[in-house]
Amino acid sequence: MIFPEDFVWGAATASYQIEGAVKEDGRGQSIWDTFSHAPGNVANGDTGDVACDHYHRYQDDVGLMRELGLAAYRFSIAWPRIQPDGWGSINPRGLAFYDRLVDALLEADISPYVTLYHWDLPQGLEERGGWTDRDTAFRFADYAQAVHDKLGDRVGDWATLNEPWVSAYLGYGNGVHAPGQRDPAAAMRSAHHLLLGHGLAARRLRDGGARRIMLVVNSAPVLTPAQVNDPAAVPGEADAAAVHRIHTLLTRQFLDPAVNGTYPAEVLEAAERNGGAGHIKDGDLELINAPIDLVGVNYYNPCVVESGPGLPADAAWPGSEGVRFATADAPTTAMGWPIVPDGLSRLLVRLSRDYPRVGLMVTENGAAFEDVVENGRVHDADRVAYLNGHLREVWRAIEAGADLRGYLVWSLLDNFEWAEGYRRRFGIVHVDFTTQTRVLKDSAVWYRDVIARNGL
Ligand code: LGS
Repeated sequence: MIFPEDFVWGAATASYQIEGAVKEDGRGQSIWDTFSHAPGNVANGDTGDVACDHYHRYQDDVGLMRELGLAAYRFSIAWPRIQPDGWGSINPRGLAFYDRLVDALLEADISPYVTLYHWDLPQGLEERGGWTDRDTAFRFADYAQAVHDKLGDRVGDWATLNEPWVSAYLGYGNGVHAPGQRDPAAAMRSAHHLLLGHGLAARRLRDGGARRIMLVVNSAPVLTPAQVNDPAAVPGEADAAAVHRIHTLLTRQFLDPAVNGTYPAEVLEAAERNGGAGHIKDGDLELINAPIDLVGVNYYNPCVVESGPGLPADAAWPGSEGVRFATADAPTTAMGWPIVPDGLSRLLVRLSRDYPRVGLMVTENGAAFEDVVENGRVHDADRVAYLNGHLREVWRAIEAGADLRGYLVWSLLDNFEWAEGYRRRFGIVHVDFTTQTRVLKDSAVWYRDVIARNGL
């Protein structure tokens, strides 16, 4: 299976998960500093204080990327390094880090893919309401422009937000992520303000001459338990309605406004039932609908649902009344997530059909397993199998006509896995968090060969 000639191979990370150096060079506090330091929020009380110490070791890490032959590296910028409180003057020492990183990547012939927001909101903005407050969208656009002004001469590929569904619904809905609020109305408001911030920032990036702009979403195929194992299974009416509702809340809620400038009726209804839709102002949809080039798709597993008559909405899913979240009959990763490789091709083909105006890129795919270091090596056959299985499906999706430009593995390094802390390892490079030693896992060596061959 050989991939298209210009297919982009790479890896992804995010600032809070790898950088450490949380008090260095004028960095302000983020909501994840606050959240991880409050007892009970993160497994083992882990925090991102040191993480992979990438802030100090970025040159070595770029060296690893070069060794693997990556063509692209997706990383995110920590907003509180650029504006410690989230607004006002720019901290040049914070920007300088990313400036050095970009230069090191270009030197190694690796294209930087910059994500502007991967969840580390400045705490100062949270204190003014965070994403529940409309003003945060405008502050985000200012920040995006400041970063583009500095890096835009060398960075062509820009993502505004990573997974706004997660920011809104895990951050403000079920409280599993920072800032840890539990309020469906706040979550729905946040989702809209995130979208508004995306649109405002996308316009500024475009005006500044950005080459490619994308929005990264945690989309997934929504399937009944029967459909997981049999793509041809036809659900009954009630199950089909549950599938449609969750697909709308997960994917259409974000891509319909961003790509087409419309909100699905079900989303507006859910807002009406959760605090009202008054936060959606006239003209917002036009702003959100700023032209973008690509949708970034982060895929890990399908979302499995069926009809659940009389069930209340899940805390992370306002509008999901009457839906039961079910389990798939499939093997699982160390996170307990089902491994369903063909979910990826089903998803990509559908998104390409539903949103023909934009190209697609897999901006994250990967898995956590219980890795063991033996004589300085990590034989992660399960991760190789996971990646191999999913890459076959990427290839199949391209064959089926999906407009897919590239694939980025999550993640380059083992890192701070949010509420799971360091116990869940997604890296293709193993990190010993006591010594900061990096070791290529078997999956990294395998991926290097895939890249060199441009195929499987
Ligand atoms: O590390 C994060 C990865 C790991 O798994 C990354 O920062 C995020 O962008 C992304 O959300 N990541 C991720 N997502 C998988 C979510 C799957 C939810 C499964 C629910 C159970 C069926």
